[in-house]
Amino acid sequence: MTASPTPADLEKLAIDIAREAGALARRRREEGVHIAATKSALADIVTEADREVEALIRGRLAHERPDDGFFGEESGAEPGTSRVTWVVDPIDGTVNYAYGIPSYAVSVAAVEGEPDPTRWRALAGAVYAPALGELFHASLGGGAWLRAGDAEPRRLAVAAHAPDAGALLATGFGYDPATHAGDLARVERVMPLARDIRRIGSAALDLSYVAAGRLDGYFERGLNPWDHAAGALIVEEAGGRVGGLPGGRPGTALTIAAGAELFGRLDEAIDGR
Ligand code: LIP
Repeated sequence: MTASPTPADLEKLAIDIAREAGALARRRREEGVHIAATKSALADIVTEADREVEALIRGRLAHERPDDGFFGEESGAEPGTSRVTWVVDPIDGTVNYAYGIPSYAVSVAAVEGEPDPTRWRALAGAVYAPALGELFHASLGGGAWLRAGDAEPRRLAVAAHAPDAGALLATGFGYDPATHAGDLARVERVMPLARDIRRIGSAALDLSYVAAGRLDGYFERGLNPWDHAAGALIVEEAGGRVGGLPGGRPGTALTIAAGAELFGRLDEAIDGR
């Protein structure tokens, strides 16, 4: 009976697979991207590369961790017999990817328990942006790190508090135009806290940038579990806080991430308190 994997073991595998998957995504981008279908709305596209990259990740995990569960954006969920489930977004920032904007990432997370973001415990995560040459990763209790090029891994820490000029915040807007009015109203409620807003187009990178202190905070409605599974752990291991509706976990209704001081103010502003 092999011993249960440690979070560090799972992190190492997540890094290795994210790198291989990211290299494939980048090759396919350079060869030319083909839209395969639309999903929840006309703007919600899936490319052939999304499907091919998720198949690569699924195949690697089936070989390395055959008893684990899988929960991927493009091929759905398959329960395992171990305590671990892999939550995967093969290309987060799909629209950026299709347009040739380099802000896209492979997001690979290992969670313990049900593949339900309100119940799982994240154990390890890796977010790899191949066109930008940056890999963000974390394991439970092991800290959050950035690997870039040949440099030594750099330990990440969230911004302790927003500057007097105001917080640099990121957000996003859903694929369904019917949700845009509500999203814009949320931005209006938050704007008094902000020096400026960024719309990067990849939740996994938004969350990784909060962990790195490149953003003071991030908030978005409409995320899927695979969008935030890895990035949320990276923020928490960088000393930040991640949540959703008041007192809740991150989820489709709302995801908020920031250092503790700003998190409370963001939570109140978004909720209109
Ligand atoms: C995307 C998220 C982004 C959000 C987009 C989309 P996808 O995920 O990462 O933050 O604003 O609407 O949901 O679809 O590229 O995997």
